[in-house]
Amino acid sequence: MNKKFYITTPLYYVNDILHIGHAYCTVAVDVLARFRRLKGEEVFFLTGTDEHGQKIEQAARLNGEEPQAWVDRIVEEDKKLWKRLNISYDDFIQTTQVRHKDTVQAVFTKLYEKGDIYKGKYEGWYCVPCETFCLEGQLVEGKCPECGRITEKVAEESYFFKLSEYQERLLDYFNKNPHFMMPPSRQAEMINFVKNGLKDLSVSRLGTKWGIPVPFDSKHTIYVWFDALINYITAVDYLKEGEKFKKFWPADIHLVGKEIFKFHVIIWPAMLMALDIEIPRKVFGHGWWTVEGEKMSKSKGNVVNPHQVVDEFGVDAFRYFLLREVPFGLDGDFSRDSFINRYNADLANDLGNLLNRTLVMLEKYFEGIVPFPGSKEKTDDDLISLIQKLPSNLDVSLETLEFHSAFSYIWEIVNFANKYIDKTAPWKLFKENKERLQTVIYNLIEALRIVSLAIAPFMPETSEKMEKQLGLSHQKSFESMTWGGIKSGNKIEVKDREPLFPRIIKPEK
Ligand code: ME8
Repeated sequence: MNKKFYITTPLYYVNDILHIGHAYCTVAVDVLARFRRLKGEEVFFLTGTDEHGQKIEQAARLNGEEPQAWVDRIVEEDKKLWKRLNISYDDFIQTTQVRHKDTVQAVFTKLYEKGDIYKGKYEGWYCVPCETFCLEGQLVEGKCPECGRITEKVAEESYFFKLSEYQERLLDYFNKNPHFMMPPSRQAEMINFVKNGLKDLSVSRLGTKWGIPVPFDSKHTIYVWFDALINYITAVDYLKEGEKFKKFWPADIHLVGKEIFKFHVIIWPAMLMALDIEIPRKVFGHGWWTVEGEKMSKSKGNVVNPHQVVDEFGVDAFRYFLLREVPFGLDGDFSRDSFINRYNADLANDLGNLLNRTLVMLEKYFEGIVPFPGSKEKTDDDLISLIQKLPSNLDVSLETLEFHSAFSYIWEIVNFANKYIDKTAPWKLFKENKERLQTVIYNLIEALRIVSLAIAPFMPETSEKMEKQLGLSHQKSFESMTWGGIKSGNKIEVKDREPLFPRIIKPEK
Protein backbone atom coordinates (compact mmCIF):
# COMPACT_ATOMS: atom_id res chain seq x y z
CA MET A 1 0.00 0.00 0.00
CA ASN A 2 1.19 3.51 -0.77
CA LYS A 3 2.44 5.64 2.06
CA LYS A 4 -0.04 8.34 3.06
CA PHE A 5 0.71 12.00 3.63
CA TYR A 6 -1.79 14.36 5.25
CA ILE A 7 -0.81 18.02 5.26
CA THR A 8 -2.73 21.18 6.14
CA THR A 9 -2.55 24.96 5.94
CA PRO A 10 -4.19 27.12 8.59
CA LEU A 11 -7.80 27.97 7.84
CA TYR A 12 -7.60 31.59 6.81
CA TYR A 13 -9.96 34.15 8.28
CA VAL A 14 -12.41 35.64 5.84
CA ASN A 15 -12.39 39.14 7.26
CA ASP A 16 -10.39 40.30 4.25
CA ILE A 17 -8.81 39.13 1.03
CA LEU A 18 -5.57 37.16 1.17
CA HIS A 19 -2.07 38.60 0.87
CA ILE A 20 1.45 37.27 0.27
CA GLY A 21 1.73 35.90 3.82
CA HIS A 22 -1.21 33.56 3.26
CA ALA A 23 0.09 32.67 -0.19
CA TYR A 24 3.45 31.82 1.39
CA CYS A 25 2.14 29.12 3.68
CA THR A 26 -0.18 27.69 1.04
CA VAL A 27 2.51 27.55 -1.65
CA ALA A 28 4.85 25.80 0.80
CA VAL A 29 2.20 23.17 1.54
CA ASP A 30 1.50 22.81 -2.16
CA VAL A 31 5.17 22.11 -2.89
CA LEU A 32 5.30 19.42 -0.20
CA ALA A 33 2.06 17.87 -1.45
CA ARG A 34 3.26 17.81 -5.05
CA PHE A 35 6.62 16.39 -4.00
CA ARG A 36 4.98 13.53 -2.11
CA ARG A 37 2.67 12.81 -5.04
CA LEU A 38 5.71 12.68 -7.30
CA LYS A 39 7.07 10.05 -4.93
CA GLY A 40 3.90 8.04 -5.34
CA GLU A 41 2.45 8.74 -1.89
CA GLU A 42 -1.25 9.09 -1.29
CA VAL A 43 -1.62 12.74 -0.40
CA PHE A 44 -4.42 14.57 1.32
CA PHE A 45 -3.84 18.32 1.17
CA LEU A 46 -6.34 20.36 3.15
CA THR A 47 -6.90 24.09 3.14
CA GLY A 48 -9.94 26.25 3.77
CA THR A 49 -11.46 29.12 5.66
CA ASP A 50 -12.14 30.08 9.26
CA GLU A 51 -15.50 31.79 9.05
CA HIS A 52 -16.94 32.29 12.52
CA GLY A 53 -16.34 34.77 15.30
CA GLN A 54 -16.62 38.40 16.15
CA LYS A 55 -13.93 39.56 13.72
CA ILE A 56 -15.74 38.13 10.68
CA GLU A 57 -19.12 39.36 11.88
CA GLN A 58 -17.73 42.86 12.34
CA ALA A 59 -16.09 42.86 8.90
CA ALA A 60 -19.36 41.81 7.26
CA ARG A 61 -21.43 44.42 9.10
CA LEU A 62 -18.91 47.17 8.38
CA ASN A 63 -19.39 46.36 4.72
CA GLY A 64 -23.17 46.35 5.09
CA GLU A 65 -23.54 42.63 4.44
CA GLU A 66 -24.91 39.63 6.26
CA PRO A 67 -22.05 37.43 7.54
CA GLN A 68 -22.93 34.46 5.31
CA ALA A 69 -23.12 36.55 2.13
CA TRP A 70 -19.82 38.20 3.02
CA VAL A 71 -18.16 34.87 3.79
CA ASP A 72 -19.30 33.35 0.51
CA ARG A 73 -17.90 36.25 -1.47
CA ILE A 74 -14.49 36.15 0.22
CA VAL A 75 -14.29 32.38 -0.19
CA GLU A 76 -14.76 32.80 -3.94
CA GLU A 77 -11.87 35.29 -3.95
CA ASP A 78 -9.68 32.89 -1.97
CA LYS A 79 -10.40 30.06 -4.37
CA LYS A 80 -9.59 32.27 -7.36
CA LEU A 81 -6.22 33.04 -5.83
CA TRP A 82 -5.45 29.38 -5.18
CA LYS A 83 -6.35 28.54 -8.76
CA ARG A 84 -4.08 31.25 -10.04
CA LEU A 85 -1.21 30.02 -7.88
CA ASN A 86 -1.75 26.41 -9.00
CA ILE A 87 -2.56 25.21 -5.52
CA SER A 88 -3.41 21.53 -5.77
CA TYR A 89 -5.54 21.11 -2.65
CA ASP A 90 -7.63 17.97 -2.26
CA ASP A 91 -10.27 19.50 0.00
CA PHE A 92 -11.37 23.01 0.87
CA ILE A 93 -13.09 23.10 4.23
CA GLN A 94 -15.25 25.97 5.47
CA THR A 95 -16.10 26.14 9.14
CA THR A 96 -19.72 27.05 8.30
CA GLN A 97 -20.22 23.73 6.50
CA VAL A 98 -22.65 21.25 8.05
CA ARG A 99 -20.00 18.50 8.27
CA HIS A 100 -17.89 20.80 10.43
CA LYS A 101 -20.68 22.12 12.62
CA ASP A 102 -21.75 18.54 13.35
CA THR A 103 -18.21 17.54 14.27
CA VAL A 104 -17.61 20.54 16.51
CA GLN A 105 -20.87 20.03 18.38
CA ALA A 106 -20.20 16.33 18.82
CA VAL A 107 -16.70 17.05 20.18
CA PHE A 108 -18.05 19.70 22.55
CA THR A 109 -20.72 17.37 23.88
CA LYS A 110 -18.31 14.48 24.26
CA LEU A 111 -15.83 16.57 26.25
CA TYR A 112 -18.62 18.02 28.38
CA GLU A 113 -19.91 14.56 29.19
CA LYS A 114 -16.39 13.39 30.02
CA GLY A 115 -15.93 16.35 32.36
CA ASP A 116 -13.22 17.99 30.27
CA ILE A 117 -15.54 20.91 29.62
CA TYR A 118 -17.38 22.57 32.49
CA LYS A 119 -19.39 25.74 33.05
CA GLY A 120 -17.86 28.70 34.90
CA LYS A 121 -17.41 32.42 34.63
CA TYR A 122 -14.81 34.22 32.54
CA GLU A 123 -13.51 37.54 33.72
CA GLY A 124 -10.79 39.13 31.69
CA TRP A 125 -10.12 40.63 28.30
CA TYR A 126 -10.68 39.63 24.71
CA CYS A 127 -8.73 40.67 21.63
CA VAL A 128 -11.01 40.58 18.59
CA PRO A 129 -8.32 40.84 15.86
CA CYS A 130 -6.49 37.84 17.41
CA GLU A 131 -9.68 36.18 18.64
CA THR A 132 -7.93 35.41 21.93
CA PHE A 133 -8.63 35.73 25.61
CA CYS A 134 -6.04 37.67 27.62
CA LEU A 135 -5.84 37.67 31.37
CA GLU A 136 -5.30 40.93 33.26
CA GLY A 137 -1.65 40.11 33.98
CA GLN A 138 -0.89 39.36 30.32
CA LEU A 139 -1.90 42.77 28.96
CA VAL A 140 0.89 45.13 27.96
CA GLU A 141 -0.05 48.68 28.90
CA GLY A 142 -3.65 47.60 28.75
CA LYS A 143 -3.30 46.20 25.22
CA CYS A 144 -3.13 42.75 23.61
CA PRO A 145 0.31 41.20 24.22
CA GLU A 146 0.23 39.62 20.74
CA CYS A 147 -0.86 42.43 18.39
CA GLY A 148 -0.72 45.53 20.61
CA ARG A 149 -4.32 46.49 19.93
CA ILE A 150 -7.11 47.47 22.30
CA THR A 151 -8.90 44.60 24.03
CA GLU A 152 -12.50 44.31 25.25
CA LYS A 153 -13.38 43.65 28.85
CA VAL A 154 -15.41 40.49 29.28
CA ALA A 155 -17.23 39.21 32.36
CA GLU A 156 -19.64 36.46 31.45
CA GLU A 157 -20.73 32.92 32.04
CA SER A 158 -18.61 30.63 29.92
CA TYR A 159 -17.74 27.00 29.30
CA PHE A 160 -14.14 26.07 30.02
CA PHE A 161 -11.87 23.38 28.65
CA LYS A 162 -9.65 21.80 31.35
CA LEU A 163 -6.40 22.67 29.64
CA SER A 164 -4.63 22.80 33.00
CA GLU A 165 -5.04 19.04 33.37
CA TYR A 166 -2.91 18.34 30.33
CA GLN A 167 0.26 20.09 31.42
CA GLU A 168 2.20 16.96 32.38
CA ARG A 169 1.01 14.90 29.44
CA LEU A 170 1.98 17.67 27.03
CA LEU A 171 5.45 17.98 28.51
CA ASP A 172 5.85 14.25 28.35
CA TYR A 173 4.74 14.26 24.71
CA PHE A 174 7.20 17.02 23.80
CA ASN A 175 9.93 15.11 25.53
CA LYS A 176 9.24 11.85 23.73
CA ASN A 177 8.67 13.48 20.33
CA PRO A 178 11.53 15.89 19.72
CA HIS A 179 10.50 16.41 16.07
CA PHE A 180 6.92 17.37 16.87
CA MET A 181 7.61 21.11 17.10
CA MET A 182 9.62 22.47 14.21
CA PRO A 183 11.83 24.30 13.64
CA PRO A 184 13.65 23.40 16.88
CA SER A 185 14.20 27.10 17.63
CA ARG A 186 10.51 27.40 18.53
CA GLN A 187 10.53 24.59 21.09
CA ALA A 188 11.97 26.19 24.21
CA GLU A 189 9.37 28.97 24.38
CA MET A 190 6.51 26.48 24.15
CA ILE A 191 7.98 24.13 26.72
CA ASN A 192 8.47 27.03 29.12
CA PHE A 193 4.97 28.25 28.52
CA VAL A 194 3.57 24.87 29.52
CA LYS A 195 5.97 24.52 32.45
CA ASN A 196 4.83 27.88 33.80
CA GLY A 197 1.37 26.42 34.25
CA LEU A 198 -1.62 26.19 31.96
CA LYS A 199 -4.95 27.81 32.78
CA ASP A 200 -8.27 26.38 31.76
CA LEU A 201 -9.43 27.86 28.48
CA SER A 202 -12.71 29.64 27.96
CA VAL A 203 -14.35 27.91 25.00
CA SER A 204 -17.69 29.67 24.61
CA ARG A 205 -18.95 33.21 24.19
CA LEU A 206 -22.27 34.71 25.17
CA GLY A 207 -22.06 37.91 23.18
CA THR A 208 -20.98 36.45 19.83
CA LYS A 209 -23.86 35.35 17.66
CA TRP A 210 -21.88 34.34 14.56
CA GLY A 211 -20.66 30.96 15.69
CA ILE A 212 -21.61 27.35 16.29
CA PRO A 213 -24.09 27.11 19.20
CA VAL A 214 -23.18 25.00 22.21
CA PRO A 215 -25.49 22.05 21.44
CA PHE A 216 -27.07 21.81 24.88
CA ASP A 217 -27.02 25.54 25.77
CA SER A 218 -27.70 27.56 22.64
CA LYS A 219 -27.27 31.01 24.13
CA HIS A 220 -23.53 30.28 24.00
CA THR A 221 -21.54 29.98 20.80
CA ILE A 222 -18.35 27.93 20.68
CA TYR A 223 -15.08 29.88 20.83
CA VAL A 224 -13.81 30.34 17.29
CA TRP A 225 -10.39 28.75 17.90
CA PHE A 226 -11.92 25.67 19.53
CA ASP A 227 -14.20 25.47 16.50
CA ALA A 228 -11.50 26.08 13.88
CA LEU A 229 -8.87 23.60 15.12
CA ILE A 230 -11.36 20.76 14.86
CA ASN A 231 -11.44 21.24 11.07
CA TYR A 232 -8.39 19.03 10.76
CA ILE A 233 -10.38 16.01 11.92
CA THR A 234 -13.69 17.07 10.33
CA ALA A 235 -12.09 16.87 6.91
CA VAL A 236 -11.03 13.24 7.36
CA ASP A 237 -14.49 12.23 8.59
CA TYR A 238 -13.71 11.85 12.28
CA LEU A 239 -17.39 11.51 13.07
CA LYS A 240 -17.83 8.55 10.77
CA GLU A 241 -14.63 6.93 12.09
CA GLY A 242 -14.39 5.25 8.72
CA GLU A 243 -11.66 4.41 6.25
CA LYS A 244 -10.66 7.98 5.57
CA PHE A 245 -9.98 8.71 9.22
CA LYS A 246 -8.10 5.47 9.70
CA LYS A 247 -6.03 6.10 6.62
CA PHE A 248 -5.08 9.75 7.04
CA TRP A 249 -5.14 10.57 10.74
CA PRO A 250 -2.86 11.65 12.39
CA ALA A 251 -1.92 14.54 10.13
CA ASP A 252 1.71 14.41 9.08
CA ILE A 253 2.28 18.15 9.08
CA HIS A 254 0.27 21.16 10.20
CA LEU A 255 2.04 24.09 8.62
CA VAL A 256 1.23 27.39 10.33
CA GLY A 257 2.67 30.85 10.91
CA LYS A 258 4.68 31.39 14.08
CA GLU A 259 1.94 33.54 15.66
CA ILE A 260 -0.49 30.61 15.84
CA PHE A 261 2.07 27.95 16.70
CA LYS A 262 0.95 27.89 20.34
CA PHE A 263 -2.64 27.03 19.42
CA HIS A 264 -1.38 24.12 17.37
CA VAL A 265 1.23 22.68 19.71
CA ILE A 266 -0.52 23.19 23.05
CA ILE A 267 -4.28 23.66 22.80
CA TRP A 268 -4.88 21.34 19.85
CA PRO A 269 -2.86 18.39 21.23
CA ALA A 270 -4.58 18.80 24.60
CA MET A 271 -7.98 18.68 22.87
CA LEU A 272 -6.91 15.55 21.02
CA MET A 273 -5.63 13.95 24.22
CA ALA A 274 -9.01 14.64 25.80
CA LEU A 275 -10.67 12.98 22.81
CA ASP A 276 -8.27 10.05 22.93
CA ILE A 277 -7.06 10.69 19.43
CA GLU A 278 -3.48 10.57 18.19
CA ILE A 279 -1.49 13.81 18.05
CA PRO A 280 -0.32 15.13 14.64
CA ARG A 281 3.20 14.08 13.80
CA LYS A 282 4.60 17.54 13.21
CA VAL A 283 3.67 21.20 13.53
CA PHE A 284 5.93 23.60 11.68
CA GLY A 285 5.83 27.31 12.55
CA HIS A 286 7.09 29.37 9.62
CA GLY A 287 8.33 32.97 9.79
CA TRP A 288 6.69 36.22 8.82
CA TRP A 289 7.11 38.51 5.85
CA THR A 290 7.53 42.21 6.13
CA VAL A 291 7.33 44.43 3.06
CA GLU A 292 10.17 46.78 2.27
CA GLY A 293 11.19 46.48 5.93
CA GLU A 294 7.77 47.21 7.42
CA LYS A 295 5.01 45.10 8.92
CA MET A 296 2.16 44.69 6.42
CA SER A 297 -0.97 46.49 7.46
CA LYS A 298 -4.05 47.92 5.87
CA SER A 299 -3.56 51.23 7.60
CA LYS A 300 -0.05 51.57 6.15
CA GLY A 301 -1.43 50.61 2.75
CA ASN A 302 1.50 48.25 2.11
CA VAL A 303 -0.35 44.94 1.90
CA VAL A 304 0.93 43.07 -1.15
CA ASN A 305 -1.76 41.40 -3.21
CA PRO A 306 -0.41 38.20 -4.77
CA HIS A 307 -2.43 38.79 -7.96
CA GLN A 308 -0.41 41.92 -8.65
CA VAL A 309 2.88 40.09 -8.25
CA VAL A 310 1.68 37.32 -10.56
CA ASP A 311 0.41 39.86 -13.13
CA GLU A 312 3.83 41.39 -13.28
CA PHE A 313 6.24 38.47 -12.86
CA GLY A 314 4.24 35.28 -13.43
CA VAL A 315 3.12 32.62 -11.01
CA ASP A 316 6.27 30.53 -10.87
CA ALA A 317 8.58 33.47 -10.26
CA PHE A 318 6.37 34.30 -7.29
CA ARG A 319 6.41 30.71 -5.98
CA TYR A 320 10.17 30.61 -6.49
CA PHE A 321 10.89 33.86 -4.72
CA LEU A 322 8.76 33.03 -1.67
CA LEU A 323 10.56 29.78 -0.99
CA ARG A 324 14.05 30.68 -2.22
CA GLU A 325 14.61 34.04 -0.63
CA VAL A 326 14.45 33.10 3.05
CA PRO A 327 15.30 29.88 4.91
CA PHE A 328 11.95 28.48 5.94
CA GLY A 329 11.22 29.20 9.57
CA LEU A 330 12.92 32.60 9.57
CA ASP A 331 11.30 35.97 8.90
CA GLY A 332 11.82 37.58 5.53
CA ASP A 333 11.45 40.85 3.73
CA PHE A 334 9.58 41.21 0.46
CA SER A 335 11.07 43.95 -1.62
CA ARG A 336 10.67 44.74 -5.28
CA ASP A 337 14.38 45.11 -5.72
CA SER A 338 15.31 41.73 -4.28
CA PHE A 339 12.48 40.12 -6.26
CA ILE A 340 13.77 41.52 -9.54
CA ASN A 341 17.36 40.65 -8.67
CA ARG A 342 16.50 37.03 -7.99
CA TYR A 343 14.27 36.82 -11.01
CA ASN A 344 16.95 38.09 -13.36
CA ALA A 345 19.85 36.18 -11.82
CA ASP A 346 18.38 32.78 -11.03
CA LEU A 347 15.47 32.46 -13.42
CA ALA A 348 16.18 34.55 -16.52
CA ASN A 349 19.97 34.12 -16.53
CA ASP A 350 20.76 30.76 -14.98
CA LEU A 351 17.80 28.56 -15.83
CA GLY A 352 16.27 30.36 -18.82
CA ASN A 353 19.58 30.82 -20.59
CA LEU A 354 20.70 27.26 -20.00
CA LEU A 355 17.61 25.92 -21.71
CA ASN A 356 17.80 28.39 -24.52
CA ARG A 357 21.52 27.95 -25.21
CA THR A 358 21.23 24.19 -25.17
CA LEU A 359 18.29 24.03 -27.53
CA VAL A 360 19.88 26.49 -29.94
CA MET A 361 23.02 24.31 -30.05
CA LEU A 362 21.01 21.14 -30.53
CA GLU A 363 19.30 22.75 -33.48
CA LYS A 364 22.46 24.15 -34.97
CA TYR A 365 24.75 21.17 -34.56
CA PHE A 366 22.37 18.22 -34.79
CA GLU A 367 19.26 19.59 -36.50
CA GLY A 368 17.30 19.03 -33.31
CA ILE A 369 18.08 15.30 -33.06
CA VAL A 370 19.30 14.19 -29.62
CA PRO A 371 22.77 12.70 -30.28
CA PHE A 372 24.13 9.43 -28.95
CA PRO A 373 26.75 10.13 -26.27
CA GLY A 374 30.33 9.53 -27.39
CA SER A 375 33.59 9.79 -25.47
CA LYS A 376 33.55 10.76 -21.80
CA GLU A 377 35.70 13.05 -19.65
CA LYS A 378 35.97 13.80 -15.95
CA THR A 379 33.77 16.86 -16.13
CA ASP A 380 30.93 14.69 -17.49
CA ASP A 381 31.27 12.43 -14.48
CA ASP A 382 31.14 15.44 -12.19
CA LEU A 383 27.89 16.60 -13.77
CA ILE A 384 26.38 13.12 -13.61
CA SER A 385 27.42 12.62 -10.03
CA LEU A 386 25.79 15.92 -8.99
CA ILE A 387 22.60 14.80 -10.68
CA GLN A 388 22.69 11.36 -9.13
CA LYS A 389 22.74 12.90 -5.69
CA LEU A 390 19.76 15.14 -6.41
CA PRO A 391 16.85 12.82 -5.47
CA SER A 392 18.23 12.09 -2.02
CA ASN A 393 19.22 15.72 -1.50
CA LEU A 394 15.69 16.81 -2.33
CA ASP A 395 14.31 14.16 -0.04
CA VAL A 396 16.38 15.29 2.91
CA SER A 397 15.76 19.00 2.34
CA LEU A 398 12.03 18.63 2.03
CA GLU A 399 11.75 16.26 4.97
CA THR A 400 12.93 19.18 7.11
CA LEU A 401 11.11 21.81 5.01
CA GLU A 402 14.33 23.44 3.88
CA PHE A 403 12.98 24.69 0.59
CA HIS A 404 15.84 27.08 0.01
CA SER A 405 18.37 24.28 0.22
CA ALA A 406 16.31 22.11 -2.13
CA PHE A 407 16.57 24.97 -4.60
CA SER A 408 20.31 25.27 -4.02
CA TYR A 409 20.77 21.63 -4.98
CA ILE A 410 18.83 22.14 -8.21
CA TRP A 411 20.65 25.35 -9.01
CA GLU A 412 23.99 23.72 -8.32
CA ILE A 413 23.23 21.58 -11.36
CA VAL A 414 21.97 24.51 -13.42
CA ASN A 415 25.10 26.51 -12.63
CA PHE A 416 27.39 23.57 -13.22
CA ALA A 417 25.74 22.98 -16.60
CA ASN A 418 26.21 26.62 -17.61
CA LYS A 419 29.90 26.41 -16.69
CA TYR A 420 30.14 23.07 -18.46
CA ILE A 421 29.11 24.80 -21.68
CA ASP A 422 31.75 27.46 -21.22
CA LYS A 423 34.38 24.88 -20.38
CA THR A 424 33.66 22.35 -23.11
CA ALA A 425 33.09 25.10 -25.73
CA PRO A 426 30.76 23.22 -28.07
CA TRP A 427 31.35 25.79 -30.87
CA LYS A 428 34.99 24.61 -30.96
CA LEU A 429 34.08 20.94 -30.68
CA PHE A 430 31.80 21.39 -33.70
CA LYS A 431 34.88 22.08 -35.74
CA GLU A 432 37.32 19.81 -33.95
CA ASN A 433 35.64 16.85 -32.27
CA LYS A 434 32.10 15.93 -33.27
CA GLU A 435 32.05 12.78 -31.17
CA ARG A 436 32.85 14.71 -28.03
CA LEU A 437 30.24 17.30 -28.99
CA GLN A 438 27.63 14.53 -29.05
CA THR A 439 28.38 13.71 -25.41
CA VAL A 440 28.25 17.31 -24.32
CA ILE A 441 24.91 18.08 -25.95
CA TYR A 442 23.42 14.78 -24.81
CA ASN A 443 24.50 15.53 -21.23
CA LEU A 444 23.05 19.02 -21.32
CA ILE A 445 19.69 17.84 -22.62
CA GLU A 446 19.60 15.07 -20.03
CA ALA A 447 20.52 17.49 -17.23
CA LEU A 448 17.70 19.78 -18.35
CA ARG A 449 15.24 16.90 -18.41
CA ILE A 450 16.10 16.10 -14.82
CA VAL A 451 15.95 19.74 -13.76
CA SER A 452 12.50 20.06 -15.37
CA LEU A 453 11.36 17.13 -13.26
CA ALA A 454 12.99 18.35 -10.06
CA ILE A 455 11.35 21.77 -10.27
CA ALA A 456 7.90 20.33 -10.93
CA PRO A 457 6.68 20.54 -7.31
CA PHE A 458 7.99 24.09 -6.94
CA MET A 459 7.25 25.57 -10.36
CA PRO A 460 4.73 23.33 -12.08
CA GLU A 461 4.09 25.60 -15.06
CA THR A 462 7.77 26.15 -15.80
CA SER A 463 8.36 22.44 -15.52
CA GLU A 464 5.71 21.83 -18.16
CA LYS A 465 7.05 24.55 -20.42
CA MET A 466 10.51 23.00 -20.20
CA GLU A 467 9.17 19.55 -20.93
CA LYS A 468 7.37 20.85 -23.97
CA GLN A 469 10.46 22.58 -25.27
CA LEU A 470 12.48 19.43 -24.64
CA GLY A 471 9.88 17.36 -26.47
CA LEU A 472 9.17 15.21 -23.41
CA SER A 473 5.85 13.70 -22.58
CA HIS A 474 6.82 11.26 -19.92
CA GLN A 475 4.74 10.48 -16.90
CA LYS A 476 6.24 12.43 -14.01
CA SER A 477 7.69 10.29 -11.28
CA PHE A 478 10.47 10.49 -8.78
CA GLU A 479 12.11 7.38 -10.24
CA SER A 480 12.53 9.02 -13.63
CA MET A 481 14.95 11.44 -12.00
CA THR A 482 17.73 8.96 -12.75
CA TRP A 483 20.42 9.59 -15.34
CA GLY A 484 19.95 8.33 -18.87
CA GLY A 485 16.24 8.76 -19.47
CA ILE A 486 16.40 10.90 -22.59
CA LYS A 487 16.21 9.02 -25.91
CA SER A 488 19.00 9.53 -28.40
CA GLY A 489 17.81 9.75 -31.98
CA ASN A 490 14.61 11.62 -31.07
CA LYS A 491 14.00 14.88 -32.82
CA ILE A 492 13.11 17.86 -30.66
CA GLU A 493 10.89 20.14 -32.70
CA VAL A 494 11.28 23.88 -32.41
CA LYS A 495 7.92 24.98 -31.06
CA ASP A 496 6.60 27.39 -28.44
CA ARG A 497 10.15 28.35 -27.77
CA GLU A 498 9.58 31.63 -25.98
CA PRO A 499 11.97 32.43 -23.11
CA LEU A 500 10.96 30.87 -19.80
CA PHE A 501 11.62 34.10 -17.92
CA PRO A 502 12.07 37.22 -20.05
CA ARG A 503 14.61 39.50 -18.43
CA ILE A 504 13.21 42.41 -16.48
CA ILE A 505 14.74 45.78 -17.17
CA LYS A 506 14.90 47.75 -13.93
CA PRO A 507 13.95 51.38 -14.33
CA GLU A 508 16.87 53.78 -13.75
CA LYS A 509 16.75 55.28 -10.27
O1 ME8 B 1 -4.77 32.85 12.19
N1 ME8 B 1 3.93 36.51 6.81
O2 ME8 B 1 -5.95 32.93 10.21
P1 ME8 B 1 -5.24 34.13 9.42
C1 ME8 B 1 3.85 35.19 6.70
N2 ME8 B 1 -7.91 31.59 11.26
N3 ME8 B 1 2.72 34.49 6.85
C2 ME8 B 1 1.61 35.16 7.15
C3 ME8 B 1 1.61 36.56 7.30
C4 ME8 B 1 2.85 37.25 7.11
N4 ME8 B 1 2.97 38.56 7.21
N5 ME8 B 1 0.35 36.94 7.59
C5 ME8 B 1 -0.42 35.81 7.60
C6 ME8 B 1 -5.70 32.53 11.47
N6 ME8 B 1 0.34 34.74 7.35
C7 ME8 B 1 -6.68 31.48 11.96
C8 ME8 B 1 -6.06 30.11 11.79
S1 ME8 B 1 -6.14 27.45 11.93
C9 ME8 B 1 -7.15 26.33 12.61
C10 ME8 B 1 -6.92 28.99 12.24
C11 ME8 B 1 -0.11 33.34 7.23
O3 ME8 B 1 -6.12 34.46 8.27
C12 ME8 B 1 0.53 32.46 8.29
O4 ME8 B 1 0.56 31.13 7.83
O5 ME8 B 1 -4.85 35.21 10.34
C13 ME8 B 1 -0.43 32.62 9.43
O6 ME8 B 1 -0.35 31.61 10.41
C14 ME8 B 1 -1.75 32.57 8.71
O7 ME8 B 1 -1.51 33.29 7.48
C15 ME8 B 1 -2.83 33.24 9.54
O8 ME8 B 1 -3.95 33.43 8.80
